[in-house]
Amino acid sequence: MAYLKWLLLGCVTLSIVLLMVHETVSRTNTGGILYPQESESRDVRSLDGIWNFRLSPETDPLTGFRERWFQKDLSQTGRTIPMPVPASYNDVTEDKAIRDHVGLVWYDRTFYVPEAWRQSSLVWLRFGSVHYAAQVWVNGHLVMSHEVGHLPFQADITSVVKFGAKNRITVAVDNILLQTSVPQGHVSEVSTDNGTRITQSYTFDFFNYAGIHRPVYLYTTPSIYIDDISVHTGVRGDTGIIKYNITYGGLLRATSQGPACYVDLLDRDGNYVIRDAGSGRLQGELEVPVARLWWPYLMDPEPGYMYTLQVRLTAQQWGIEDIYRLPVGIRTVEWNNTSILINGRAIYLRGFGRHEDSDLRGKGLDYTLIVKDNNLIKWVGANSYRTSHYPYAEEIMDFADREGIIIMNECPSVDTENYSPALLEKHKDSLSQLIRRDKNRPSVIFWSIANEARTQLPDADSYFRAIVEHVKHLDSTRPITMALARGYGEDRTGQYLDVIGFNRYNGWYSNTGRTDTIRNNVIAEAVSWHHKYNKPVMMLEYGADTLAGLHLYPEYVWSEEYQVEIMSKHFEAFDRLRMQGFFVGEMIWNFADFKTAQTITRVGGNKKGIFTRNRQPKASAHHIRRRYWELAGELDNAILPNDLDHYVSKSRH
Ligand code: BDP
Repeated sequence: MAYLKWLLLGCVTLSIVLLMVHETVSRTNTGGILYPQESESRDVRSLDGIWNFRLSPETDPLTGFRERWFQKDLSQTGRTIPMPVPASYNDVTEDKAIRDHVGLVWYDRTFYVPEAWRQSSLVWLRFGSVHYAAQVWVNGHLVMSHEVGHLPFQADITSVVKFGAKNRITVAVDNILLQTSVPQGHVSEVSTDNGTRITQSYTFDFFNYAGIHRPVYLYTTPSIYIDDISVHTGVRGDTGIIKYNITYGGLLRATSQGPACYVDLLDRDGNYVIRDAGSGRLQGELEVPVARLWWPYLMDPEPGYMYTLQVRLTAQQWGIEDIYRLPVGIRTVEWNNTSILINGRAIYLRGFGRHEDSDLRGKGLDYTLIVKDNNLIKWVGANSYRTSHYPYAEEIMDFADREGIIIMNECPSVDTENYSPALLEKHKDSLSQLIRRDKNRPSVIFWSIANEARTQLPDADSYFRAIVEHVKHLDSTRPITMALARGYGEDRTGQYLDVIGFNRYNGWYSNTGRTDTIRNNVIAEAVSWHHKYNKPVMMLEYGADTLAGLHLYPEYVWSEEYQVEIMSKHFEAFDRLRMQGFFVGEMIWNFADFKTAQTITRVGGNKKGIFTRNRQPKASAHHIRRRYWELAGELDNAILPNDLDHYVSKSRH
């Protein structure tokens, strides 16, 4: 009985969120989600910093709603503590109750809106992501509700802000995952020494960090504004083609003429390549003579070449002009039964699965970490990664665009099971939001629709057919994949995918310690997937937990030596598979160690990283570095760094 009460409570919390979504949909922007940007017509202010924070009482989670905490300063409702934004709240204090809290938490802060913004400006509030569900009030007015973490949401808050005065923003965050959330989770009760408590479980292993994870921006647009830009690029001979489509927002009188739109194209150095194109139309096509193409890292001496599409929207009779600058990379993506091609050249992926995860910050955006990770990716000679198991911050994706890192862009569906119509809608919605956000990014080469879904279940067939149809409808220019973990014999979903990705822990979860079983098993499985579906195949996860500094020889599980050995066995398999013509990539699990839920199988987290959580290399990082660079040399004629091997003797150098 009590169990049901708690379960219901979780549902109640989320249904309040959903109810609010419907109530506020008219005010919440459902159009584009362009990244906030300063321009001649736009102003941006960050609301990052120290916010006030408090938990909802665990035994009465809905108090904050009943007592309308959003109508006063949070500090007037009880004791608050300082909380950094962006950050996960879990690891910032010494309090286990905060780290392991299940349910609602509350944040607030005040901010000023300059008087100068009153003239002709709309004021927008945008969150890069809040996990898992959020409701936002400004000056006591509900302005936004959003569900599914890892994705941005925004609203026009002009009608509720006070210009030239102090304003208050309040955010309620719910971390409860249910059978109809993406990803799925489960709440139940546990009998403790202090009475019955609610507890949350999930089948995925990464820690369910929560909070305001990414930057919060206040920004302005003119009253008629560029709402969204979509680009598709192509190549004809040495001419680059950019097709664009612009939508605008704001209220025009029925009688007035629509706004006119002009586009310019600038090269990487800011020089005009094309001026005033489009003759006022919202759609058009640019022809870029002798175009510099966007190439992946190490496939070209200047990878990640980005132009800037400068869009000017003018509504002359109102004297309004809005300007937005979108980075654009010109490239093509094609695929067939055996290969993926970028700009007509076959690619071979060498990369990893990753997590947004670090000490203290959890999943909170951290610029130092982003730059460090980016440096390590390049140091290792990787050319790709999967955003396992959810969309990564836009600030991270910007690096991938500029550096030429190939992204397999994954939505937050992990271990999907208990298929239902409600879950299907949510899953589709997460992909709509992801595609809306990342559709213009040249680095995004694949959409990954799920990780390790239970694809052997009868319902998986129609469920994933519907998901694939949905994605194709939104974007047919990129191949769709999924990280499959059920055996090829029982899988029901590969038929709908363009590329088969599989995860398998040979020598770790199966045949532990028997590295002599790896090579043939990997080859046999990859070949079988290809035979079953006649599609390109790649390995998206393999690896071994490794405690940095643990050395055991001959190789023994958890040691650095064992991780290296396991990798070498896979490398042998990959090289033989590469000769068969359908094997398109290898991604080790994981880039770095990361925090998990508490289980007896993890010692302080998942340790399959080639880097420690602190981003220091294990022996495996040096090992994979040698392989990834050698592959880049062999396949893309990359020039190898001269420190891949340390000097040993004259005969070797
Ligand atoms: C795989 C999951 C991944 C886990 C990994 C592991 O896709 O999220 O971290 O197993 O157990 O099945 O290390």
